Amino acid sequence: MFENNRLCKLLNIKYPIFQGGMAWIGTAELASAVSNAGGLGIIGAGHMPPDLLRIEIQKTKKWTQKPFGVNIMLMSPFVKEVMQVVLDEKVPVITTGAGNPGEYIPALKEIGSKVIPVVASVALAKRLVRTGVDAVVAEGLESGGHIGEITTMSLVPQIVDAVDVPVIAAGGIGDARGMIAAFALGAVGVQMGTRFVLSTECIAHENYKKMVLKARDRSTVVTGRSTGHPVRVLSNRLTRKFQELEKGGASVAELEELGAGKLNLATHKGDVENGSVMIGQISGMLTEIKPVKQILEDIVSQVDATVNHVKINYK
Ligand code: TUI
Repeated sequence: MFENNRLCKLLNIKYPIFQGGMAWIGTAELASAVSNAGGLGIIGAGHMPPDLLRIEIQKTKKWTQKPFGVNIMLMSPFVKEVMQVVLDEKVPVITTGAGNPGEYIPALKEIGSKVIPVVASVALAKRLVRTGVDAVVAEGLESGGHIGEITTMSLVPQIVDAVDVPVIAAGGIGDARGMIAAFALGAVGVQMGTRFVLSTECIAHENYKKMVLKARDRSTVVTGRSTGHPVRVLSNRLTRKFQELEKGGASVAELEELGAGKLNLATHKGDVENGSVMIGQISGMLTEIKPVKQILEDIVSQVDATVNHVKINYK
């Protein structure tokens, strides 16, 4: 059904659906499952050291013959070394987050990687398009993890109007309704993170998945606005402590120290009270863990059915 979709043609994928490259849980297991099922699986490099990233890339190459990506988190202390690894490994698609990837784009384009930065503003989208990026992901503040300041509903059409490359919508999308809404806003595809956390293949600790399943519409909070790095997470003991410190005028260094190492504590050790449970606002509407293939096929078949239905009713 997406034979003529601009993004599917650009990347040679069956469905215009990206799996957000989530730190610690966007591993080779999840990325290869999404790529094998027809989407674009993305390894989340996060703060990963370069040797570990190389291993994840090599596992992904072994487990899928389809295109896949790596997301490079630009605030990582290893960003230069990690860039070298993706160049060595000739990763087909590179997405970036939490910064401006401008200086790295020429080298990535040179080896033939498709470069698709995640942006949270029109200004950065326009600047990057001038440097020759292949597409952009427009990510609204409904997303989990590090976020910008604009909602998906407002951001996507403004970026669509401002650039001539394909736009992928992210933030607040977890089912067919979200995907149809993204198309209505002018996007040609979607990126989903939260929906794939609740997949069989995601290696997140079962406590993490259980907490996401229990989440309601108002369960997430944004911490770190005062540090300049706002992060959406599920409310827990850690966020309450963070908010207390933030209110008391703690320094950026103190707040960053409280946050250090807390993502792994939640995703791998299962301490979801003292760890950082990064997740998007749609967690409130997710009620089941499903295999990746089923997640993708359910969404695509519902998009197909709904679009046909709308056509019949409104012709
Ligand atoms: O990058 C993300 N989401 C993330 S990264 C991450 S790892 C992390 N761990 C601990 C603390 C902080 C992060 C978890 N989630 N999404 C893409 C994204 N990029 N959202 C917003 C942005 C962004 C924000 C500002 C991109 C560029 C930017 O400004 C750059 C500039 O120079 O204008």
